[in-house]
Amino acid sequence: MSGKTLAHKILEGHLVDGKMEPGEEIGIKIDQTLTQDATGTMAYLEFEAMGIPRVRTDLSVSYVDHNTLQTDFRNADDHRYLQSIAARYGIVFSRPGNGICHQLHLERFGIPGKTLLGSDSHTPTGGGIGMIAIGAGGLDVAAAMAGEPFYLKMPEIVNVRLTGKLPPFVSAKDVILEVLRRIGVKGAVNKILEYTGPGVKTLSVPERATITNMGTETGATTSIFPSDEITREFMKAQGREKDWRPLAPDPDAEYDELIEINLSELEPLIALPHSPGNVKKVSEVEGIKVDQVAIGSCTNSSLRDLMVAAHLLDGRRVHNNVSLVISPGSRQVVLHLVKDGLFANFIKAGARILENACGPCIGMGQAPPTSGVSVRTFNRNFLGRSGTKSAQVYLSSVETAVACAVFGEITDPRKLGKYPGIKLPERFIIDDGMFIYPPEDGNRVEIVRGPNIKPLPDFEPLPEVITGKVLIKVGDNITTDHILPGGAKILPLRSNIPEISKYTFSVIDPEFYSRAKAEGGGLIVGGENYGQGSSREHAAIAPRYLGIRAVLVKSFARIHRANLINFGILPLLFDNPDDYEKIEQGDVLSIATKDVDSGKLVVKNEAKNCTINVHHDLSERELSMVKAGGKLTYIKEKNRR
Ligand code: MIC
Ligand code: SF4
Repeated sequence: MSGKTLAHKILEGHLVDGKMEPGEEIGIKIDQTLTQDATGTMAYLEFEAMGIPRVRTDLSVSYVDHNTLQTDFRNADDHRYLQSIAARYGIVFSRPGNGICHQLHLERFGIPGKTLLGSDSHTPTGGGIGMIAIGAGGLDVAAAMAGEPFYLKMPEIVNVRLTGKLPPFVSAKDVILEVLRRIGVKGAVNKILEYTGPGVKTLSVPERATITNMGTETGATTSIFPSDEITREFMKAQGREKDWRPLAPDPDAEYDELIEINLSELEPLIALPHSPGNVKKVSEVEGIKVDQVAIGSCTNSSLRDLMVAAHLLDGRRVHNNVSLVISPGSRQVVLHLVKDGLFANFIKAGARILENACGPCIGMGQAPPTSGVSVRTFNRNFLGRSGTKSAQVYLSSVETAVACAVFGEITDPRKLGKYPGIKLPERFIIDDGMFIYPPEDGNRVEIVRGPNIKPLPDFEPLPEVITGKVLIKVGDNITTDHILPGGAKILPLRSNIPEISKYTFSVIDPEFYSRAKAEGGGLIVGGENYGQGSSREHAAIAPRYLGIRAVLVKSFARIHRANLINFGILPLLFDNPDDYEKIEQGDVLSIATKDVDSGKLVVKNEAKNCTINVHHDLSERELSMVKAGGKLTYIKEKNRR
């Protein structure tokens, strides 16, 4: 018998339901959860609705890092709600200003071999220290906090075998961009990317975390590195050596697929607008004028990354036509930069320093100018995400970003001269003062709700016939940023479904909302990889609130598919993808659901007078949720029995 992969071993150790065969539904125990403020308010409203007195995980942390611009009362009110909920239900609260959830969780809480479920798609950052860390919708995270298993399709495990060593000016970001260049934004849907090979030991924990973080953009369920001596050093430096344990795949582990990357052969890479999968060599696009450079986000805001940026900016000035913004990942990162005098390099270079938060990554400020070119060390460059629809956003490493900031045009970072040698501290500065621990007994804590927090809408069971107009027909790789955009104006409405639903599809079709309202609901038709990107369940709740009961596409992204199910929307797939052509926006469709259990359904297109065969791939459990009208009703009914 062949050996086991690392992912298999950890999943097996947490298995509570199902068979571990690719494609089969499995249920796993979740040890830790994380939420952030933009998805957290909804997740905690859902948790409250479950009626559980205290979280049942080893550790649950509520971070505030997304909605940090306070242009009115809304975000500040939500933060207060989150703080009171945390105290009430036994959750650690990370105050605004403390840092970005994934960076902080890696620094202070992640444990090799444990499972982490987060209401944010970049939760796989934890894979950098050997966790099985998965992003999910808020309701799934709420259920995990209530002690329910997390259900997923057993993924295939891909061996990403690294050899060689990165040359100067090529860094971890280029590794994940190379993976994206090879397999694209849907290449790893329902797969886990497991990193192995002699190249692994050449990468520090923050570099590994950059890779597992942005693995999300391949559609992967998660990504994972082994836990080795380098992991131990990192955890020791964080004062958490006792949480470390060695973890590796068996030497004869059998993988479903192999991707080989020779680190020594990599060059600086860059993703072009508007997809992280649109990857080219930096040298191929050199010379494009740049208006903005942004360094930060959960992908590239570690101490390692900001030390590189500070050294490379030393004695240099930002180009006159470029605005350089820096958003550090955590207070720990900033404290080190200040202590070592490196923070001054940013100020001297003319950088604009933002708070320790997501910031421009989710359009919370710093929108580029009209048609502006922005080079960002982030993980997503979806249309409109920056806050400026006409902006051209590129994704690169910190090294490339600094070169662009200094030269004012896209520039190969190898033109910056000497590469700085970076050594991470043997002991990080540890100050957990911005984490608030919950009291032993939270029963008397009062939950503070601002006027922006609206109760969750109630959703009815699946009707016998789903009928209505196709309200929108979209193409391939539609992201949740298309379905429900972020940005400083819309994000503050995350706890108010009636209000946020007005922005559904607004970035590509500003009339969608009024059409949906006028029709009282309908259907959505899409192409491949529908719903890629973020975990925001609002991209399912808002359409559901507007009366959408079925989405018919060629294929779904993992988290969005789960979110549709959680809110009672039937995710349907064309039997023959060419039938996509047989439907136009505005056509009236009807689908009888009486045979829904068989998985096979027939769509009648009244306008074209034809029928189209479709199917779903829901497990029995998932189907029961859709029939009940959503997961919350399903859980409540189950608990009543
Ligand atoms: C993102 O990067 O798109 C976000 C904002 O972090 C989302 C979560 C959200 O929409 O609140 C994610 O990645 O899940
Ligand atoms: Fe925040 Fe951006 Fe990371 Fe999402 S991708 S968690 S918005 S920094």
